[in-house]
Amino acid sequence: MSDSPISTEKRGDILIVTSNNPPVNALGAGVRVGLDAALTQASADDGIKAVVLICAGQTFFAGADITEFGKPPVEPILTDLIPKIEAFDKPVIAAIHGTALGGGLETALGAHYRVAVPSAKLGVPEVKLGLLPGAGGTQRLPRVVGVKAALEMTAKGDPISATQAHKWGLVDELAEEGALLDTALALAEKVKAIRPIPRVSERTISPDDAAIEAFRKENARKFRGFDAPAANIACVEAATRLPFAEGIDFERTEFMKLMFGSQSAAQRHIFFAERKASKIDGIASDIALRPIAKVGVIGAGTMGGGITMNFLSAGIAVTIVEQAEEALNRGVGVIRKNYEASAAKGRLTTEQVEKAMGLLTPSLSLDDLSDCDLIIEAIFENMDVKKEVFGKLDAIAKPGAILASNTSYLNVDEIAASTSRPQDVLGMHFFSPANVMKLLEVVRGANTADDVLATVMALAKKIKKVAVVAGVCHGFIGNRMLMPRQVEANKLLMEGATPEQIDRVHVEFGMPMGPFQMSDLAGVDIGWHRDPTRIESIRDALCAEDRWGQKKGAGFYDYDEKRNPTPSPRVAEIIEDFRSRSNMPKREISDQEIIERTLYTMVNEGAMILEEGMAQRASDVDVVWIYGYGWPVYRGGPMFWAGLEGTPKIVEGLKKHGFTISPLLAEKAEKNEGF
Ligand code: T1G
Repeated sequence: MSDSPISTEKRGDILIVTSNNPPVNALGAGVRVGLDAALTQASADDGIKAVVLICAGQTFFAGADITEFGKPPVEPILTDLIPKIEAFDKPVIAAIHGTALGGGLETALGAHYRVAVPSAKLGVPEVKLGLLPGAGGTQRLPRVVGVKAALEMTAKGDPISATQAHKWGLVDELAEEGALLDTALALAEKVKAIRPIPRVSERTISPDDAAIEAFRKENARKFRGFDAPAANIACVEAATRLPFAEGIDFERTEFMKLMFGSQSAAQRHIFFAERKASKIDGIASDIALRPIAKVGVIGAGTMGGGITMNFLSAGIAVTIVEQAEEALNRGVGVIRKNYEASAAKGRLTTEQVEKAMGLLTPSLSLDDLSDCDLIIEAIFENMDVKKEVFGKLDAIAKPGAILASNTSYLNVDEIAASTSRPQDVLGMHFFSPANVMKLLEVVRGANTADDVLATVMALAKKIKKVAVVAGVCHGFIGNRMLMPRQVEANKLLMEGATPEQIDRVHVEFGMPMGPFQMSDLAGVDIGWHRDPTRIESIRDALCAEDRWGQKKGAGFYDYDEKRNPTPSPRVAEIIEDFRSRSNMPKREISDQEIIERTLYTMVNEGAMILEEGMAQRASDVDVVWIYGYGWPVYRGGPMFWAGLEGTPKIVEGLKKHGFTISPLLAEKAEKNEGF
């Protein structure tokens, strides 16, 4: 067992079984074989009275090895190994630090006792991979924490703290940080002779149909479109109705259905895509990064304030600059209000609010940014103004400072050219609200230095963003793909579709909202020429009538005081009027045509972005749409979905409407391949 990730050490009559399978002790084949051998060793040695299962490195078992899914299984599989641990005739104590997740928690539930340090997290996040805990978790967990808690943990997948787990009896003892092994050994000493050995599967469980029904109802909207949550709930329900062994069979059946379904394939794709996005092709992963201890933000508006909160929340000092006192005070006030709102919801303590606010320095002078390591400009979208600001920054900022623009579509190279240090300039495109949205498009300029790019990509992790490298082109990745969708959506209105129909197709597809609901939320007047007498589009006509969207109570929809949308007879009139004035014949538009012209065009644009090298890989495009635009994760993002939908079908659909096909997409269709 020399190169096995599993090692054993006999301490008195206790066998310590240690897993060392970096980075997260995934329960891959080597680990399972090693654990099985350790059990055999413990069984064969009468001198061993108990076993302690512990992991080296950052964490306890973080689940089954997801990279093994879909490959031929190597014995023993988890569903054989865990019952073997549970049936073992000597007590097995699981010692948990870091995270006990998925198959890791199921392994701990197969053990007879569980010890954890308070900083540990325990959970079954399989539902986030479109799966369920398929190694007995849905049958053992409710027997320990009860039906309600098991529903929360399985169907939502969020981990709980070890302290909470202790309260719920999932953890028998909490160990001091750093004293995990000693505590586990002491417990082993205490229980080694206790018989019968407590086995979770032998516990009884009290049915709670009312709780299951209530949970289904409460979360119906949240789980809309997903297959896995319902399967998790059904398994917990089965645990309350079936004997353990039958419950396990039911769980297995449900698990296999999900495992071979497209949703889990999509969600597993995004699991790895999110992690791959942080890797920059052509730059060594150990490149020296520039230290970022102090950040400057120019502009205290909605974006500037949200961007600032990301750094304050990560413990990084920020100097925020505005031109006018009133705007500065308003911006700082909004930041404090947002933090206090989080504290009111119990997400932050008052100390944490004051600590974050304590790191903020308001200023009315760009000169106060002279000692910043990174300066992010978040002022309104005007190239001349941005070039003027960057020109000033060039004189103020210290050598080696990184200069970033939060522009959402302007040419970063042109902005960089207004300085003498274009190698220190790049784009950091945050999404609104910037303190909430996880996506960050990091725009690599033609001259951006490798260490500048690598520094910002690493910093993104610190501020809990999912960062994706984008090239300099109009709208970068996300907005560039959004444009053909919006253009086609507006054309379809003229040809006979309604805002409600187009939005319904997108919502049924799984988007949080359709193009027109999104336009009303963002503001129909964004980018409007502000001349109410100039009516050249439906959007102009709406804006001229003050229908600027939700903020005005009217846009493509009418809104009640709770901002619930209803189809607008006035908008139907405006569209009808526009159609007749442009002699556009009205015709029946099918839902499929809407998909072809608003979603297939996005895939086509995504392929062009890849061809031009404006994105490193197709999975990055998927990550942008999942984390920036609410694309349903169970469809894996536009490029992954193209594989599910079928690239030949997409090309055929695009050709039908006369679109120019990206050569890369045509090639994929030729080979009937995905991206
Ligand atoms: N399998 C394989 N690789 C994994 C992995 C796993 N379970 N978890 C992480 N990795 C890789 C990851 O791709 C990355 O690789 C590296 O480890 C570090 O991860 C039967 C079916 C544990 C909280 O869903 O949530 O058990 O990019 O960057 O931020 O019921 O990883 O370096 O090449 O995320 O410190 C259930 C998944 C599996 C947990 C650590 N378990 N992992 O976060 O590091 S399904 C999960 C995480 C299951 C059973 C079922 C996180 C983490 P690379 P990282 P991190």
